[in-house]
Amino acid sequence: MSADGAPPDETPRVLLVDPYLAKEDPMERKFVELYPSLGILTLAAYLRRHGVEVAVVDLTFARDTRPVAAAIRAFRPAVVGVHTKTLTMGRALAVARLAKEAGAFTVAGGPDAATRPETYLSAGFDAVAVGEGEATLLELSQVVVTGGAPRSIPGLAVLDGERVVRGPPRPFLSSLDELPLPLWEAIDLEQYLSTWQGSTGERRMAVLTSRGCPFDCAWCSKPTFGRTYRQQSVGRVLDELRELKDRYRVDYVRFCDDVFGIQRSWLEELLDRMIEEKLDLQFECLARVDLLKPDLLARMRRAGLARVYVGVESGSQKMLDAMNRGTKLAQVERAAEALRREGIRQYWFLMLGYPGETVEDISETLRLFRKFSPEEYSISIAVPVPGTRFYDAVKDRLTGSTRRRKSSNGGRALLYEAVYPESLYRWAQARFEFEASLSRARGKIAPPVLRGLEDAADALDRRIVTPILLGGNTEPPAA
Ligand code: B12
Ligand code: SF4
Repeated sequence: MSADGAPPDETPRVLLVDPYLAKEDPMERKFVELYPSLGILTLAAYLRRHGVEVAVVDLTFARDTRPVAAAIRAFRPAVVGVHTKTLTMGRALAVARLAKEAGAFTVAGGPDAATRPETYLSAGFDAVAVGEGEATLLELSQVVVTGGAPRSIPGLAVLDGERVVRGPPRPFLSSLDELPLPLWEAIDLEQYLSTWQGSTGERRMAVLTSRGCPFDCAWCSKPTFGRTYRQQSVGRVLDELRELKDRYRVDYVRFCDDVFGIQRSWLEELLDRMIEEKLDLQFECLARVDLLKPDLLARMRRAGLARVYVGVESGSQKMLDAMNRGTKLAQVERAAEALRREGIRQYWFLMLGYPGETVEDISETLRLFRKFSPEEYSISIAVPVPGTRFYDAVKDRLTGSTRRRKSSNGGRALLYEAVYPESLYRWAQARFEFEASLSRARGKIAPPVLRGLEDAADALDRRIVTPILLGGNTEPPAA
């Protein structure tokens, strides 16, 4: 019996919270595109399908955490689950405090808590879900309402005194088609869509068609799905696209897969069906250059491909090999040329400061960038993320204040003792920015003048700035 004499309500009530607050993200205005957390929306849909009462508080557009307190009062959840990213840890803990004051059981999940459960547990969470969350959260919520002990639930970590006790690993769902459509109605999706409409004219939404990635880049952290890979069926993806289009008038989709369309036959079938069914959606995705085969691109464009994020990373084959990218420069060139021919926007990811990189490797990257002038790009300084081979290789040389490490510094700070000082990488980033401005000016400036400016920038770099930044020592560093 409960305190008021009523029989205990055994239907679990779970409140899920995304503590990301866009207005407090220093990178938001510049880099971040706003989409709701697909993790939260899928967890909510899965729980509801299994008889759990669910509510979601998405703080993305909020001013502070007050909506969480209001939801806790109104919904009286037995469990409060919080999605975590490194950037939002402080607010995740604030949510946990509010929930515990109201007597709820608190559980954290998502990439940050999964990487360091002990930090979240010792800071106040009752449990941390590591890995795929759906089945773990369902089991936890059932155990909590029946008064059981959450100690040995697969995929869950809890504290026993000061000791972290982990349940056995949670097996992955055998098929992603088991997952219901995300529970879009649990949040104010229209706020995202109209924000996008205001800035681009399109009603954009994120969609995920797979989980995991089978590749093995040495700096990539894959805290949730590891090096596994599961793909939804084409039919399931089309259901989601149709629903978004019909219910929410979405006309532009961002496929958020780590790498979109890894299986060629699957991708071809999806593209053909999108074309046949006249879905009339534009889309963007993240791809690897080895998968962006020129003969596929025309079909991708016809199906609506407008922009591709391409993991180019470096213009030096030596560095691509050091990163274990598994890609060749010839593939980068072939993909970049084909994208340009098809009129598909390319957004390049480039990285500086990976161990072993010399100023000559940086120049090779700049030459590649100059040759193809991608419409958009980001050039970050390599961030050693715990759990990666890159991190293990430099963990004795970590630098940088805790504050810089915790913030989403946008790849602008050097966080380990690399071969060159941070100023060299900052200068290199500025050179790429200058190069991008020159490329935007193409067509407005006469070609000889443009070439003159490029040569002047190269000379300034080679003869003056780099030698000064390196204290006169421009010898390649020892590997
Ligand atoms: C798509 C994506 C984006 C999109 C959409 C973001 C969004 N709103 O979700 C965009 C481009 C906008 C974006 C932005 C950012 N992103 Co991002 N993003 C991704 C990406 C590629 C996929 C996320 C996704 O949808 N996964 C699929 C879902 C199903 O998985 P999931 O969210 O992990 O959830 C599952 C489990 O983790 C768990 N779970 C999650 N939450 C909870 C909560 C509870 C209670 C429980 C029990 C379980 C649980 O269960 C879920 C279902 O199985 C990931 C990389 C990756 N593969 O995960 C990076 C990633 C999540 N992003 C990252 C970062 C850093 C950011 C930014 C902070 C970047 C910045 N500011 O510079 C911003 C933050 C913006 C935001 N709104 O939070 C990092 C987070 C690292 C970290 N430790 O914090 C990741 C892991 C990439 C990386 N390896 O660095 N991102
Ligand atoms: S960087 Fe991309 S391709 Fe490489 S392992 Fe990570 S997700 Fe896969």
